[in-house]
Amino acid sequence: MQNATSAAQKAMDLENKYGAHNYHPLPVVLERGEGVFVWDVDGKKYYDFLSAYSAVNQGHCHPKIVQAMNEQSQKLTLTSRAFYNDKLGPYEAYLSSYFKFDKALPMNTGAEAVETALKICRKWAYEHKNIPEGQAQIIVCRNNFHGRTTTIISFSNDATAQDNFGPYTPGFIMVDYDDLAALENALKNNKHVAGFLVEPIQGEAGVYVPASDYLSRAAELCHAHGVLLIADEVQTGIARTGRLLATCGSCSCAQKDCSGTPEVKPDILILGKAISGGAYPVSVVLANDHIMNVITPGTHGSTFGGNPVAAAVAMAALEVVKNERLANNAEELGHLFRGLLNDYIKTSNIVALVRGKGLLNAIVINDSEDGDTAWNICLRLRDNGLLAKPTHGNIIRFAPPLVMTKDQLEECVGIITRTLTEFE
Ligand code: IF1
Repeated sequence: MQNATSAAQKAMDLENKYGAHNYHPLPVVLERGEGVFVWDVDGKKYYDFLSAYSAVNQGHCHPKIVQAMNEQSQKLTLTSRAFYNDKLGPYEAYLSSYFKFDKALPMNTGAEAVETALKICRKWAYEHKNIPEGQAQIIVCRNNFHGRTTTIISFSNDATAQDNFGPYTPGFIMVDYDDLAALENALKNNKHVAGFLVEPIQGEAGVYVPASDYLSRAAELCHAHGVLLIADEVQTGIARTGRLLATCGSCSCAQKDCSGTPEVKPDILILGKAISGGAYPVSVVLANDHIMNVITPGTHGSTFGGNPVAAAVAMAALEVVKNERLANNAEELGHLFRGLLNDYIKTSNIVALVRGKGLLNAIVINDSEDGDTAWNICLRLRDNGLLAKPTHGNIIRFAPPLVMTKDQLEECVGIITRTLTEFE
């Protein structure tokens, strides 16, 4: 950081010397957050346009979530699942009615929940579709991002994520994203397909929004072939895209403008990140009984999954989403954001396009993937009081907390366009 103070520099030096180098962070050292803002160690205030990759949808340190965490953490934090605890049952019942599935399986991180979904899907296929042992296959999409475990990176096509971590887990078929013909082709004449794992919007790929009928038609194809549709809504879930879920069929958002008609109801729904408002690592897999009942004692678990703090925090965080109408706010502010940026782009040489849904958006910079313009823009945005991070070299993701106001969003677009102007 050019003007790093000694406090900031010291913190960065320590991470660099004593931490594994698995990230390349933007040089800014944060120590406090509240709502849409974070502050660095020197007291400089920023708008947070990453929201910890859409985990902090409810805003930093939301008082109701913090209160739930404080109260529960003074009472009981962990029992393991060897015993019952008084928060897990109410939490699972809450999830079931909130997302309209029979059952929930609580885990901690997104990657664990994806692994859990893959296990459930394959076990279901062996026990209900009579696929020969060890033969069940799962279709995934090119440019997917589902986490960092060995099985998950086995079906990544990102060399950085995958190379030198083999041997890889077999049993995955890759098709192009947003390509129904490719999906149909993979399903046709293959009796060993158990599931189709898909992100409703590809986040890591650069906020790639598929055709509006892609998911519903993919669901029909899966249904017709007796294959489970597994939606990874770790990033798109919990109001981020202007609906409670991007696959709105499994929501009960009671939004004013939501028709309530199920668009898509996945067979298995994976949630993480914002289910806790970023306060605690919480993830969950949801499914109906005929699928979830393949899980029996000893077949799956986690020491921390479903602990009472996670349960209390997640219920508080999901209440905030409803009470503060965050899905509606994301929808409205998203239209405003893309509208204002599209106005800017008309006369811009540096920005090629803006895309996204709700408050999950990205701009594509006119530069090659190995260029440094997007990184330099993010450094300048930081100097101008707004934090965002490039992805794939030339794309900048914009995902502020959903508790933002219209005035704040307009101020932020002002910061963004003024900063971009410096690069024209
Ligand atoms: C990192 C991106 C976001 C996810 C989906 C599962 C997971 C993620 C759809 C795993 C995680 C993260 C992790 C983060 C970068 C990040 C990300 F840039 F890769 F695309 F969010 F924008 N499914 N996404 O997006 O969840 O195990 O991390 O809890 O640093 O790897 P996790």
